[in-house]
Amino acid sequence: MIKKHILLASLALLSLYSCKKDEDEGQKIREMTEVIPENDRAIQAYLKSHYCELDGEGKVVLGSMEGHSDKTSLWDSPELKRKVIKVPDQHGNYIENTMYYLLLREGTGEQATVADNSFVLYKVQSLGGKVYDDGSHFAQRNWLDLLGAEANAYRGGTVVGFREAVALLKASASTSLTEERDGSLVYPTDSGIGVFFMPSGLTYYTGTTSIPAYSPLLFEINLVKTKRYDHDGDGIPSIEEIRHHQDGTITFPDCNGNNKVDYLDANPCR
Ligand SMILES: [Ca+2]
Ligand SMILES: [Ca+2]
Repeated sequence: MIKKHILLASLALLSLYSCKKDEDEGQKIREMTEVIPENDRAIQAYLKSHYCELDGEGKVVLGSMEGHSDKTSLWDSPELKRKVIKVPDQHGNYIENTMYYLLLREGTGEQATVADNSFVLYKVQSLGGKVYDDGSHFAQRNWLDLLGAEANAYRGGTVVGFREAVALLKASASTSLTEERDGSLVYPTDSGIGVFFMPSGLTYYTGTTSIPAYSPLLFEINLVKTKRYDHDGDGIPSIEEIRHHQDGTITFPDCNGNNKVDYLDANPCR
C-alpha cells in the first residue's frame, strides 16, 4: 500500500511537459490554441449536465442532472467561479486557460498561497468519472511543496492548476490532526473544500502514463493544513521572495544579481 501511495502522490508533482509522450512517439504536440477551446467546451458541457453537493460527512457528491430536475446544475449555480490562468505553450506563447470552480466549504483557518507546503486530500478524475489519483485517504505523506525548487513556474512542484486551486482555499483552523490507533487520521470538519475543473493546459497537457494527452480534469481538493514554505531557510517565506501575478504567472526576482533567485538564495540582497 505504501508503494502505491508514493506512486500516486508523485502524480501531482509532475510538470506540464514532464512527460512528452507525443514527442517521444514522434508525433507533433497539438497546438494549445486549438486544444484549450475544445477542453473548455467539454468542461462547460459537464457543468451544464451535472450538479455538485457536499454530503454530511464532507464528501463531494457529483451527479448527472438526468432525473434530478430538483437540483441546480453547476453551470447555473451562483457559486460557480472562474479564474483565467496563463500558461506557455510549446512555442512560449502565453495561452489563457479558464479554470471553473466551486468552493463547497469555506475553511476557517489560513488562506493558502502558491508557495506553501500544504497538507491536502485530493482526487483527480476525468470528466467521464475515471479516477486517476485518489489521495483522499492518505496519511502524512500528503504534504506537498506547491511551488517546488526549480525556479521555473512550470516545472517542479505541483502542476499550475493544482497550485492555483489550493491557493483559493483556506485550511482548517485546528492546530493538529488526530491520529487513530490504526494510524489513520481524523480529519477536521472546518477545512476548505472545493471542486476545480481544469483544461489540460493547467495540468498534464501531453499526458502521463495514466492520463491521456489533452484531457480536461476534475480535481476535488480538501486543504487540511498549510504552511508558508521557506525554501532557502533564510527566515523569509518564499511567497514574499517571488512575484505571483493575478494571471497565475510567477516571476522570480534575483535582488543581488548572483543568478540565484531570491527564494532559493539565502544570501542577503546586499
Ligand atoms: Ca526564504
Ligand atoms: Ca540571488
